[in-house]
Amino acid sequence: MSFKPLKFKSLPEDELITRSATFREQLATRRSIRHFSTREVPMEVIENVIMTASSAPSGANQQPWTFVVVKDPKIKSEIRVAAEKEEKAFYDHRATDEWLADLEPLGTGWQKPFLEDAPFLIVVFKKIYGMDGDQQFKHYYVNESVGIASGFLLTAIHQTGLVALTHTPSPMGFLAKILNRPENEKAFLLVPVGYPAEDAEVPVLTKKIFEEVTEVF
Ligand code: IYR
Repeated sequence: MSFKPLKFKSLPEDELITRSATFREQLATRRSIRHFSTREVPMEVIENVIMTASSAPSGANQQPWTFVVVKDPKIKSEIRVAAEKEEKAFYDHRATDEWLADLEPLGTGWQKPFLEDAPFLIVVFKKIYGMDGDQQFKHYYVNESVGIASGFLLTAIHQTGLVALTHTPSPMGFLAKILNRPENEKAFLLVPVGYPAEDAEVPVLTKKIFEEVTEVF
C-alpha cells in the first residue's frame, strides 16, 4: 500500500455553480441516436473515450470490464444479423403488450441498421470473476462498476462531439460467441459510436424535474 498527497484545487462557489450549470446544459443535449452516418471516426478518439470509461471507480479497483471495439464490416454485419434475429423474436412475440406500449414513444423496431452504419461498435463486457492464469478470483460490485464505467463512456462520447446508443439486444449471448470472449465475460452493453445521419431524428421526450427525482432532508 502506498499513498501520495491528493492534487486538488478548491474553486470559489460562484465557479462551482457556473461549472455545474454549464456541464448540466452540455449533458442535457445528449440523445440516444438510432440513425448513424457511415462517416469514419479516428481510432484515437475511441481509445480516448474508452480510457475515460476505464478511469471509473470500481469494486476494489479491479476494473472488471473489457471494451471490445468492432470496426470490421464483416463482424459488424454478423452482429447485426444475430441481433436482428433476437430483436425480431422480441418484437414479434417475446415482448409483453405493456412493454411494446412503453417502447412506442421511442419508435424502435427489430431492424438495426446502425449496427452496420456506425463506424465503431464498442461492446462492453463485464467480468463476473477475474482470472489469474487458470485461477479464478472474486470481483465485487460488478454491475455497479460496469454501469458507472458505461456512464463515463457515454459522457465522454458526447463531450467529444459524437453520438451513441445504449443498445441491449436481449438475450446478448451471441456477442460473447461472435467476439470470442472467455467464460468469465458477459456482454453488458453494445454502444454504436459515430456521427448522426444527416436526416437523423429523435423522439420528443421530457426528463423528470428536480423535485420528481430528488428528496432533500
Ligand atoms: N432491445 C430492444 C427493445 C428496447 C428495450 C428498451 I427497455 C429500450 O429502452 C429500447 C429498446 C431494442 O433495442 O429495440
